[in-house]
Amino acid sequence: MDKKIIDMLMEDLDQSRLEHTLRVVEEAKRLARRYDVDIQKATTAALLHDCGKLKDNNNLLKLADDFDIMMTDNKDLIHAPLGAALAQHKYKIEDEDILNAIKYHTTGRKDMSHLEKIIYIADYIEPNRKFIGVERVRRLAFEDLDESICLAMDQTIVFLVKSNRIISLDTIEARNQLVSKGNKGGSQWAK
Ligand code: DGI
Ligand code: FE
Ligand code: FE
Repeated sequence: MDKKIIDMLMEDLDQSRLEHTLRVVEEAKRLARRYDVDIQKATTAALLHDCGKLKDNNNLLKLADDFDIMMTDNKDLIHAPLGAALAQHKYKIEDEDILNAIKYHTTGRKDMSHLEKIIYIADYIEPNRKFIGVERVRRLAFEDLDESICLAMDQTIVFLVKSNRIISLDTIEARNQLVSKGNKGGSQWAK
C-alpha cells in the first residue's frame, strides 16, 4: 500500500517535496513508536500530509475550487485541506483520524489526536528543517509532545507576525488550549 501511494505521489509532487515527505515519514514512525500510536496510520498520514502540494499550480487551484475549499488570501494553507480531500477521494483513505492529521498538519487545532500531533511535529522537526529554535523543539518532541507543539506554535506565530501574515484561528485556539493546560511555549525565551 505504501508503495502504491509513493508511485502516485511521484506523479503529483516534485522531487524535493517527495524527499521531504519521506523524511517526515521516518520522523513520524519514531514518534509513533515513542507515543504508542499505530505505526501504519502514522506512515500513511505522513506519506500523504503534503499530497496537496501539487507541482502543477493550475491544477491545485482548480482542484481546490472543485472541492469547495475556502480560498483565503493564503496560499500556504490551501494544500492541507486540499490534501485531505485528495487523500479521501484520490488515495481512497477512509480513516477520519488520518484525514484530520493531513487537514490540520499546517495549522494544528484544539483537541488534536495523538496522530494529529505526531504529524504536526514530525513535519516541523524533520532533519532538513533549519529554522532558529528547531533544535529545542526536536529534543522536546520526544520528551513532552504537548510542550514541543506549544513551542513550535509560538515560534510559528512569531514568524507569521514578523512576515505580516494572517494567523489561523485554529493555531491560536490550539496554542491557547496548550497554555491553559500549563505548557510554557515561548514564555521561556530570553527577554
Ligand atoms: O508544507 P510544509 O512546507 O512542509 O510545511 P507546513 O504545511 O507546516 O507549511 C509551512 C508554511 O505555512 C510556512 O510558510 C508557515 C505557514 N503557516 C503555518 N501556519 C500558518 C501559516 N501561514 C499562515 N498564513 N497562517 C498560519 O496560521
Ligand atoms: Fe504542509
Ligand atoms: Fe510538510
